[in-house]
Amino acid sequence: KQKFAEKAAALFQENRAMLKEHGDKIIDQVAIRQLYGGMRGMKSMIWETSELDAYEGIRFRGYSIRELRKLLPKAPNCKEPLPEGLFWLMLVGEIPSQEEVNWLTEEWKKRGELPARTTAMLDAMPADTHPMTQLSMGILSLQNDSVFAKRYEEGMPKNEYWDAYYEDSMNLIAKLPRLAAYIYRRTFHNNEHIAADPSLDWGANFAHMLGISEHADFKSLMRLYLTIHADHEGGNASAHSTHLVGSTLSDPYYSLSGGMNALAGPLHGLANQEVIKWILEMVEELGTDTPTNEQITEYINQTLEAGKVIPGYGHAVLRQPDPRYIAQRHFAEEYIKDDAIVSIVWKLFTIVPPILQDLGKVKNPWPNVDAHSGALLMHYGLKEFSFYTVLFGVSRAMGVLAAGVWSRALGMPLERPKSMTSKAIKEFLKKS
Ligand code: AMX
Repeated sequence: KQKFAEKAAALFQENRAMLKEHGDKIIDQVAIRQLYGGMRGMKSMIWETSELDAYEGIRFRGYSIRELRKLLPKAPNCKEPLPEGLFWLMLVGEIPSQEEVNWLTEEWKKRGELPARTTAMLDAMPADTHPMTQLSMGILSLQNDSVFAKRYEEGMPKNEYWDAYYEDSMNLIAKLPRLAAYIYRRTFHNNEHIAADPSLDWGANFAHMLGISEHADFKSLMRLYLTIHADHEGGNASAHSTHLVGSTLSDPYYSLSGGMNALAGPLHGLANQEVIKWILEMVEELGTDTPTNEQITEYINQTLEAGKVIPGYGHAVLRQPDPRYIAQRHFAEEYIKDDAIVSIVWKLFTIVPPILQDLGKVKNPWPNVDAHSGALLMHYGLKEFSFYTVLFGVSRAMGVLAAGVWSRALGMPLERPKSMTSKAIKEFLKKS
């Protein structure tokens, strides 16, 4: 917190000076196409924690996923990074030492307990409530304890917003694995829960509380999964929703719940459940888990002819295979290369892109993060795919909340872009 405070105070001053001198410089132009096209490519917000390049993929504070798998501190006997280290990097802007990451692990353990009202609320919900609905409501149920909301009511001055936002974010991230594991166990395992193991780090403890596999490799997978899904710059729907809600000075609970509602859409985070559902339906329809390339091609064409998208393929920004896909592929190559569903995922990598390319309209025919994740989870026994987006959400919380602390520290104002009517566009065209 101290390190963050120093860096944030310095950047706040730098930005003020920079805005005074250069605030009127034009950084982008907006085409009518972008107003109708989901604002693709429009530079319109500040996001400090990560930046996405269409060809290189995501970089967190300048580091690629490949670099971070080497550089971030690790748990004993694990090759994958501790997600706690990525949170530190996003917040503080420096690769943490092992000691610093251990501190964060311990801090989240202290803050991890769920209040009884949250579990009581979840227990009162029908068991067939989608896990993402449960996650979003579970997060909101924690809002009673918001430090930000309480201090705001008490008259907190602006220069302390970040401090309260930090405390809430730390508490919320610490609780998310327990909340998510509770949702999983109540929905799919007779409401039988597994107590947290205080000897484990954040990601491994989550794996343990899910209770699917005590295999060390599954814990490694969780650490990797929770690291690579954390942030994808600010414009993606879950990040942008969290940012927008937070800009009204709603606290982190309201903001993250809003972000999770955006993540729950099939064009965004829900794609990870859609991918595995689509593959399992193919296996069932064909009656084999070793389909030929011809059979897969036929199945893809059927999906497209039915007017549906191929889940896990395409991206609003990326124009290359997603490095998050590649990281998961490397994991699979090392640990589970003989898995039948993994083999299908790899076959799709060669078959889907040329088909999408031939459609002539798809800007990125390559796989995104969601094309691979389900196959890995299935292998270790996490087969209930309606839960997959919750895993994505637990990870995404780290990025969007770290960014939220920065937004409050930098004094970001209420977000309020200008909208236009189609009539106004026509009038503009008449004049131009
Ligand atoms: N299968 C079929 N058609 C696709 C396609 C796919 N995977 N990806 C894009 N297209 C289509 C679009 O639907 C659009 O068709 P239209 O003009 O008839 O409406 C056309 O190609 C142009 O789209 P685009 O500019 O290439 O993509 P976009 O920026 O509008 O959308 C995305 C990006 C991700 C929503 C889209 O590629 C898609 O629907 N992919 C499948 C769902 C998916 O995997 N989502 C997860 C993304 C990653 C994440 O957020 N977790």
